[in-house]
Amino acid sequence: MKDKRPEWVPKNGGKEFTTKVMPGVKSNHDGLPSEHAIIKTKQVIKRNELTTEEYYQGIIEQDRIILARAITLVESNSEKHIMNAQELIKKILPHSGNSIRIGVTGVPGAGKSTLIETLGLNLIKKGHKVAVLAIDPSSSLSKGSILGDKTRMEMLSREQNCFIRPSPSGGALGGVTRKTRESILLCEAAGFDVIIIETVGVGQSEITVRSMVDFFLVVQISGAGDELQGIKKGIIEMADMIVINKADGDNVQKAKLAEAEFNQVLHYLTPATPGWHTNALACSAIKNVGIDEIWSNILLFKEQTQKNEYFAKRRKQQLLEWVHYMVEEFLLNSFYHNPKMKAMIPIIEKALYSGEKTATQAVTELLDAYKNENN
Ligand SMILES: Nc1nc2c(ncn2[C@@H]2O[C@H](COP(=O)(O)OP(=O)(O)O)[C@@H](O)[C@H]2O)c(=O)[nH]1
Ligand SMILES: [Mg+2]
Repeated sequence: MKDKRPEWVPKNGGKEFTTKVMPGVKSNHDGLPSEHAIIKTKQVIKRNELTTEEYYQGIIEQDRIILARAITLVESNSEKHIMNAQELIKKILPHSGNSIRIGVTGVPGAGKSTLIETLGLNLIKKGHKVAVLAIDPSSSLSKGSILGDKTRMEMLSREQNCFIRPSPSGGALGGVTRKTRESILLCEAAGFDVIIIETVGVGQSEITVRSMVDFFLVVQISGAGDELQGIKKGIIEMADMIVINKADGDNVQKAKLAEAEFNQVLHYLTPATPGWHTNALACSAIKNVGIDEIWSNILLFKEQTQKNEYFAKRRKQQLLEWVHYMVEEFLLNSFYHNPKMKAMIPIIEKALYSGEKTATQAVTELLDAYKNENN
């Protein structure tokens, strides 16, 4: 076989052009770094990866850059990173928990981000450290984002005592939930005493956020009257407070009416938190009206629930529910992603439809097969 001649050799070029490209030697003409250079870069990146101890020290010293990197570690789906992250979480755990965790939900455009920014700025003035995390269920479903108002909270994000983190992306809500829960712990260990989780009122996201916070704030806006008709079912029952935002300009009267209407209904409902009366309040995030009152209410909530011990009890319950949730998720995954089960399910389905097997028989057979797989 004739040696393939490089492309720069003229078609009828003589022997003087004969060039043989030796196998195994990579040309650098494509501008890519040589293998040697790549190995060197990898070593540098490796050295830049922090040890658990370095992450831990950084967080305890309230270094926001290291906190951000630790959250990136927690958000990684790589098995090695998950292991390192768990080691870190375990280490910082004794330093976590010392905060009030506040969930904020409401339809897109209700003014959640604006409210969080105003509240956050007020709190920083009072000497608090505020972390804002977001859960955006839309970003894991589609590439788009309903929460994605990156230009908002500009003033808050400039504050030293503030930390803002957008929603972790990718994966099912379960994955996003784990990442956010663990990020809360990291923020607490880094000295943030007010943790705010913003979520949009879509799908399961409110229930998810409710399950990881102490206080749940629902942001409403007053529309054409009849506010209660427009509210998503079940959401009032989850709320520790309802605010009717945008109570400014021509809207003040309408907002006050909505406030009264909500308060009347709330009177008859079982509160989301035992021993606490959920109330409604009109406010204006833009004008900073009523925002301090929201905070006073949160403080009162904390005081009362700590007194009746529900505060700690709820956190313990949430932890336990979370463990059960993860076990369920693990088992479901392991069952439905098992190749043998995947092959067996269509066969069982057929037998079920034709009446050859009853539903109970189908389940017994599937579970027996699954148990054998795992023995
Ligand atoms: N008039 C008025 N507008 C507001 C208020 N709060 C938010 N907005 C506006 O409502 C729009 C949506 O606000 P944003 O905070 O992004 O809502 P989110 O989608 O719930 O986070 C923005 O144009 C805000 O400027 C308020 O208190 N009064
Ligand atoms: Mg927003």
